[in-house]
Parts: sequence; C-alpha cells; structure tokens
Amino acid sequence: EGQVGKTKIASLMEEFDKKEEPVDNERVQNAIIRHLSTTMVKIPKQVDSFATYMAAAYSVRDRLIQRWNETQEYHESLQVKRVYYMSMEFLLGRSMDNALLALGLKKVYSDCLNGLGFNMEDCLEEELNAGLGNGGLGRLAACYVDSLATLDYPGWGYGLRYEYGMFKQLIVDGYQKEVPDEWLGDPNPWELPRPDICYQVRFYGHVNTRRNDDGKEQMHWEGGQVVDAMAYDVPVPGYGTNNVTNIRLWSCKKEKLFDLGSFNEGDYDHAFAAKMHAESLTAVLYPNDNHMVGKELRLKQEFLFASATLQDIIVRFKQTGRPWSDFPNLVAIQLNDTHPTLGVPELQRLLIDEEGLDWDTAWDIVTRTFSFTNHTVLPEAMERWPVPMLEKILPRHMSIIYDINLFFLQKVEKRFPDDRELLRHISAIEEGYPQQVRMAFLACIASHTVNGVAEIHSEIIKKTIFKDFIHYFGSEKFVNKTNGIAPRRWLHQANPLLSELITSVVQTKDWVKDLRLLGKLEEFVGDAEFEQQWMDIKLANKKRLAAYIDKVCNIKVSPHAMFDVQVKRIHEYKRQFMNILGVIHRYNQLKAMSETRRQKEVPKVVIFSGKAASGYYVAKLIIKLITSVAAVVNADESLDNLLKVVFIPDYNVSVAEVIIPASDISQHISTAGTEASGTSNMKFVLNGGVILGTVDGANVEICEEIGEENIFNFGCLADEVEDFRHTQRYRPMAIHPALKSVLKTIENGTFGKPSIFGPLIETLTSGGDVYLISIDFPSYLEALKAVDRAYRDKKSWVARSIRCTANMGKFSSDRSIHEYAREIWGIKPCPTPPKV
Ligand code: B1N
Repeated sequence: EGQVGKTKIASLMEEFDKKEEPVDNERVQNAIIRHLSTTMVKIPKQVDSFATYMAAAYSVRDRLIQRWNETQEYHESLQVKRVYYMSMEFLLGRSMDNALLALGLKKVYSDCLNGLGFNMEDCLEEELNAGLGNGGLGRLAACYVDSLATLDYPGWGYGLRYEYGMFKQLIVDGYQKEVPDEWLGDPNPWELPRPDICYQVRFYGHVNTRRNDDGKEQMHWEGGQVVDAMAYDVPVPGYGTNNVTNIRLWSCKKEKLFDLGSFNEGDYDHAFAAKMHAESLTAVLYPNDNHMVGKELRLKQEFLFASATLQDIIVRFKQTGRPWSDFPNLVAIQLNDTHPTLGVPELQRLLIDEEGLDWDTAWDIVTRTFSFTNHTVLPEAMERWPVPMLEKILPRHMSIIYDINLFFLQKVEKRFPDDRELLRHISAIEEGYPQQVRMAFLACIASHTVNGVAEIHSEIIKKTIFKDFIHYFGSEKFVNKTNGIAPRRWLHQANPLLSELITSVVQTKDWVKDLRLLGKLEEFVGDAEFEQQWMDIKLANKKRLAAYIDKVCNIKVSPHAMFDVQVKRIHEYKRQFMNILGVIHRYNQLKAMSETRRQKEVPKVVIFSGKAASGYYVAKLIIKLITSVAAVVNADESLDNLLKVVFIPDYNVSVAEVIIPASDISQHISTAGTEASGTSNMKFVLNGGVILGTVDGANVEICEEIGEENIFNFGCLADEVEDFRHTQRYRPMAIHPALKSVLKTIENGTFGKPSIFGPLIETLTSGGDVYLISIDFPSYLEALKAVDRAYRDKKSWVARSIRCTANMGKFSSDRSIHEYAREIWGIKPCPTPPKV
C-alpha cells in the first residue's frame, strides 16, 4: 500500500516539476494575486508595492523551485562529477531582476505589474540586498555560481547564512558609522529552509583512542560542545537554460542551552532568557577585507562551515553507492582563499575516524579532491591560527594537521636532505611563541592545484609566498585563472539601455552568454549615428546616477561634467588617499587660476564610495578626509562648478549597479603588486568607462585586450616596489613639492582641524609611506592631466569608450569557469533537458 502510494507520489511530482506553468499575462497575474492573498495574507486595501514585490517574488520562486528540483535530480541520476565552491562569502545582491532576466520573464512581469497599478522599478527597489561578503572575493563567488548555472556545469556553492551581512554605512559628521544589516527581512523569499538537512558540529572536547573490530587503533573525538548547522538553499538560475544551481548556506541554530532544571522549577522566563542570550555562531559576517583578525568566534565559524559542508558532501557521495576511491571522480572542492581550509583536516578526519579508511588512502582522496585559490599577497591578510587555540577548540584537527605537516616535511627532507632552512620555511607550522598554523601552506600541501587570480598575481605568488613549494613540487601545480565577471548582472541587467543598443547592432542577444561577440562593436567606431547613441546612453546613465546622488547626498551634480569614480573597499593599498590628495591639488590649482584660464578646464565630479573595516582606524580617517574636502569644495562658489566631490554612502551591489554604467573614468590605482586582480575594473570597462590605473592586477590584461591607447597607466612597476620601499623607509621626507603643498593645505586647516588628519599624514612621513604615494604622486598628476586632455576631444573619447566595451570578451566569468572546469575540476556541462 505504502509502496504503491510512494510510486504514485513520485510519478506525480516528477510530472509536476516537468510541467511549468505556461507564461502568459493572465497566468502570471493570477499567480501574483494568489500569493498576495494566501502567502502574504493581504486584503485589497493593504496591498502596497512591497507586498506586490513579495508576491511577485514568490511566483518566480515557484518556477525556480521546480527547475531546481529537476536539475538536482537529473545530475544525481547521471552521477556526474560536481564542483563544490566553498566560500565564506557570497555577495549576491538582489535576486529578482536577475531571475526575471534569466527566465525570460521580465517583459511579462513588467506588463503585469503595470496592469496592477505598480511599476517594475519601484517593486525591484523593495528587495533587500544579500550582502554576505566584504568585496571582490565574495562578489567573485556570486559571479562564478551565475556562470556555473548558465553554462550548465554541475556544481554548488557552499557558504554561511549570516543573520547580519556586511554592515550598513551611515556618514555622520563626515565619519563612517556602522549599523547592523538586517538583510533577511522576514521572511526571505529567495531562500529555501531545509529543516531536515542538519548536521552536528563539535567544538572542544578530547580525543580517545579505541580499538575497532579488526584490532586497529582508531581515534575518536568526543565530549565538548555540539551545535546544529541547518541548511538553507538559495536557487541561482542560469540565463536562458533550464538549469538552476544551488548555493547551500549553513545557519547555526542557537545553542541548546535550555536549563531543564528551571523549567521543572517553573522558572519559565529564566530558562528562555538563557536560550535567547546564547549567540549564534552565524550571527554576523566579519567585516574585514584583506585583513585577518584572529578571533576565536571566526575560527569557530570557519569550522562550522567546513564540517557541515564536508558531512553533507559525504552523505551525498554515499548515496551513489560508489567505492571511496571514486570520491575524487565525483567531487571537486574549490577553496575560495584559505577561509575554508579546515575542510582539509575535516575530510581527512571523517574518512579515517568515522569511515575507517587508513591514513594514506584517505590522504590520497583528499589531495585529489581539493584545489585552492589565493586572492592576496598582503601579509596582514594571511590566515595564521595559534596552535594553542586550535588545540583547545579542535584538538583532533590539530593533531591531524601535525601529521599532515610531518609526513610532508619527511618527503621534503628526503628530496633535499640536510636543508634545515628549507624545512623551517616550508613548514605549515610557523615557529614562535605561540606557534601558528599557516593556512595558506596547509591549503597548498593538500591541493592538487593552486591558482592566482590574474597573470601578474599568479607570477608574484610563485616568487614570494609559494617560492619554496615550487622548489619542491615544481611549477605545474601553480596556475593562473584570471578573474571574470558575470555579463548578465554587470551589463545586461545594470545597463539596459546599452544592452539594447548592443543587441541591435550585434544582431543577436547571444552576447549575453558569449561575450566575445562584443568584438562586432569595433565596426561601428566612426559611425556617427551609433556614436551619438552611445554618448546619449552614457548621459542617460549619468543622469540616473546624478538623481541618486541628489537623493542620498543632497548634492546637485551636472551630468555633463566628467564623472571620475573610485568605488571599492577603503584601504591604504588601494590608495583612495592618493586620489583625494590629487583632488586637493586640483582645488588649489583652480583657485589660483584666472577666470579666463578656468573657462578652458574640464568640469569634473569626483565620486567615491566604499566601506572601511570597522576597526581600521586609518581607513576611517581617509573617509573623514574625503567628506571634509567635499564639504569645502562643494560649498566654494568661486569654482564655477568645475569641481564637485561626492562620497556616496553604503556602497553595495545595488549601488554599484547604478554607479558603474555612469562612469567616464574610473580609478584602480593600487600600489603595483598589491591588488591581486580587482574585478570592478572589468565592470567599468565593460560599460564603456575608461581606466586610470597602475600596472597592477587585471589592469595589465585589460590593457593587453583593449590596447594601451585606451587606458591611462602610470606609476612604478611591481618589481620596483621593493627598492622604493627601502628608499622611502630611510628618506621619509623626500616628498615632491606638489605633494608638499597639498599636505600644507590640510595642515593649515582648510578642511577642518588639522590634528584630525595627523595620523593619516604620518603614514606618508614617519610611517615610511609603505604604499608609495609620494613616489607615484607626480606621475599620477601627469596621468590626470592626460585624461583631461583626452576628454576634451569628444570624438576620440567616444571611439575609445566603444573600443573598451568591444574588447572585454575575455573578462566574462564564463571564460574563467570554463578554464576552471577543464583544467582544474574535470567537470563537463550537463544541461537539464528543456521543458516539454
Ligand atoms: O579578491 C578579489 C580580487 O579581485 C581582489 O584584488 C582581492 O583584493 C580580493 C580576507 C579577502 N583578496 N583577499 C580578500 C577577503 C576577506 C577576508 O576576510 C581576505 N579579498 C581579496 C577576487 O579575486
């Protein structure tokens, strides 16, 4: 009876998922109305644009769930190899517009919403931003999942479901103020809770040795504290395909701290208070970009993430019934930087302690499964965990790490006998008080492939952090995978006007999935009508941004001025400080000019946006300097509106979608060798914006693709940096006259009490100018002049802008993912059959 029932259910459900609700205005409208009434529980007079957005979102979600089910069942039935992209961060932004475009539903929904008396833009604005990441690394993970889905690759993202994502940034009195980010709303229509997918994760405790049935000694990790990790699935639709990929995010249930005694004694309130106070491990994202903070809670987050993910992957593997030796044939795991590296000892532990495999068999599986992406060379970002902390929180893992390292060092010693220096350098355990585990080394030892994120970066890591590993492993293990961005979000969605123009001249929409097709735009350089349309669209996007600036900053800027943009995390190495020093220089120049001379200058709006880590004092001072300069410059009527300075608060994915299409020029001016890749540089150029940048990260490859006449480069080169740093350290006062006079403007109180900025200026003087602002400042000013000169020639500027977009094909995340799939993961596209 039960069997018959089950079969019936199975076949009915399979049929249900295969048959998608046809797309027509009436059916879509019905679905929205149904969700307004049932899911949202609204009566007509309560319906507003938020309720309507939510109802529309639920109706889209219904379609996504069916396709999700189909995709997962299909991949499971074929037992295809999957990649698992493990990342502590996924900066997804909003989902609705992306989903509508992917499913080809934008027009129908737009019509329906209009029919109901709402407009699409207003409804889309109701959605909260999923900001589960700091910056480039987290957004890259989101773009990569978009490409996995779009290209039909079997793969999932794994991450953490922070209750609070990246903080909201307010600007109060010119200073950054952090406010908690309640991104989840209640409820969040874009996540599917999975209360039945739950794993126990242990902390602390001790390790016992026991003999198993065949007399072998086995380790068991016991006692301590156990928390539950529960899965939430976020469906990610591919563009123009039936595939829907999954991002599985773990949420830590509040620790079960019910005091049963209190309940029995009738002290109900007190028992609850204990539960409410127990903080969840997944409460909040650490807001540090390119910086490690060695907090116990962060280590616990990393382990919760690693353990739940590996347990889940193993459960799924076991369902295939295949032998353990097949594990690497079905599973590839990518470590997004070192943050998920505890997955290495955790997989080793699960295989030997729980599944009874021997060390060598297990280690062979581990090393054929993992690969690792390095995203930074900044020393302060390198994860190192103190051995005593690991011993306390994860005793079994610490002993496994010791063994991994020991066996590794034994092999190194065999190859290079009597080289104690090499052993000390290459060890995953750094000597010192206390000893520390170098997570990048552990990840490297356990991975079959290690990659950097742009050509220049991949070369640098071979010469620096992984130098000794090349000596031992050879260089084949170290490869480059230049980052990419999703054309769906960063052109098609963010810049609908330009997308439409592109489609009309490329004569196909296929460029959304095949970005090299943009090459066709080159043929339209010189076509007067096309160039006019190109400029009109840039102007329209600048008007959109000007309206946003007016709304959030209460500053009026002219869309006819040059928009000069630097938006990214605030960091000394990214040198927003140098940018604002350049602005002050410009301000002084303009003030010193005669009226007639001034008439010839290019009006400019300098736009900044970005967050500083909450504990990063110098970065916060940089924000204060920018807002202080802005206040003075914007109020100065003698400048005839030739210069405006704007700091747009609370930079996030949605704000980026408005800013990026509106730039004339964008600045990517990190000290050479410090920015691993950068990805917003790609987004700006794809939208016809020109780069002013150093010879760093992906700027180098962008220059190769678009031609050096279409980019403004300046500054010292990566291989000169070491020497210059040395000189700067010992001649800190060797400061260029132009820079000196700019510093004087700050010190004489032009922008408020000079003492406020003392610590910032000291980074240049007594601080040794680690990021070489005083070295690059003169060539930076020259480059700014060159930009102004070029901008005055409108005809050649528009040609340059078109050529920029035309030659960005390489930087699609689709290209990156194809490379990872073929050269690292060994996975193949597996398109879910289309709907009948
Ligand atoms: O990763 C991006 C690159 O494009 C950027 O150049 C790079 O700076 C960025 C610790 C990081 N590297 N390291 C981090 C983030 C959070 C954290 O807690 C480090 N982010 C990057 C994508 O490759």
